[in-house]
Amino acid sequence: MSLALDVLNQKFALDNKLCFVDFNGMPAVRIRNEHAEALATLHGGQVLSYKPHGEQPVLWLSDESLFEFGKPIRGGIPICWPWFGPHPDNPAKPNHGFVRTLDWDMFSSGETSNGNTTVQMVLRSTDETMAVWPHHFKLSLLISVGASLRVELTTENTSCEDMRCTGALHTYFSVSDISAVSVHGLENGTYLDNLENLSSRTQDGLISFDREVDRVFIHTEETCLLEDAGWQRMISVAKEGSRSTVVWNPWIDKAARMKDFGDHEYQRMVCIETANAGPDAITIFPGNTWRLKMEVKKI
Ligand code: TA6
Repeated sequence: MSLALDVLNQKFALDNKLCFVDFNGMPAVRIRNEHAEALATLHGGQVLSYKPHGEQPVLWLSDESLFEFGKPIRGGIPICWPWFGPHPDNPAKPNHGFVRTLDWDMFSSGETSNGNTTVQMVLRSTDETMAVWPHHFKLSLLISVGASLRVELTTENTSCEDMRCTGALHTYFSVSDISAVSVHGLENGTYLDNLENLSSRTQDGLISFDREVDRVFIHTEETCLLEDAGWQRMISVAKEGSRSTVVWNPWIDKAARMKDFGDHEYQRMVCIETANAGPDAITIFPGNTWRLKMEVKKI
C-alpha cells in the first residue's frame, strides 16, 4: 500500500522540483524543473504526462480515463508485464499483464548533474502476484525528466527458475491530428498484424494513419521518429533492451468500444511502444536482470 502524501513528501520531496499530490484520488509525483514538467502515479508505476517547457505535451492521457485502483489508466506510459497482450494460455487473465494495476512503492528521488529530476519506484512479487504468475520478481522503474524523458524498467529474476516474459512500455503520444502524423524507422520491417490474426507482413514505406493500425514489429532495435506536420515537430523514440516496436491507433470503431477512451480521441494520439512481444519474448536466468529502456526527445 503506498504511503500517505505527507509521508511521501517528507521522505522524497525535492525543494520546488518534486512533490507528491493527489491526482484524481491517487498519489502522484509531480516534477517541475528547468527543462520540463511531468506527472506519474504510484498506481501502475505510470508516467501520465511529460511536457518540455514551451512545447506541446509529448504524452497523451484520455479525458475519459478511469482513476480506480485495480484498473488501468488510459494514456501516458502503461507498463505491460509480464506478458504483452492477452495471456498466452489463459484469456481470463488481464490483458497486458498485472503490474499496471498494482500500487508501486517509492524507492528514491534525486537529481542528475545535467539537471534531470529522477524517481525510482519498485514492485516486488507477493502471494497475490504468485497466484496469477508463479514467479518471484523485483521490478524497478527509473523515470528521468529533463530535456528528454527516460524510462527504464529493470526486471530482476529473484526466483530459482528461468523466467520467460514479454512486455512493453506502452507509450501514448499526443499529436496535433492523426492525419498529420507519420512514423519513420520501421520501413521494410516485418510486423505481425494484430488485425489479421497476427499474420506476418512487411512495412511498405512510412506508417501513416487512415484506419485502425495495430502492428507488432519484431526483431527491430531501431529508433523511431514520430513526425507531426501539424505541430511541426519530430519526436525520437530510442530504445535499448527491446526487440519489438508496437504501433497502434484504434481509429473510430475501436475507440467507440472503449469506455475509457473518448469517441474522437483517436484523432489526437498514437502509440509507439517499446516492447518485447511474440517471438521476441525474453528469458531471464535466476538472479539475472533485464533492462528495458526508452528515451523520448523532441529533435
Ligand atoms: O498495443 C496495442 C494493443 O495491444 C491493442 O491491441 C489494444 O488492445 C491496446 O494494446 C490497448 O490495450 P488495453 O488493454 O490497454 O485496452
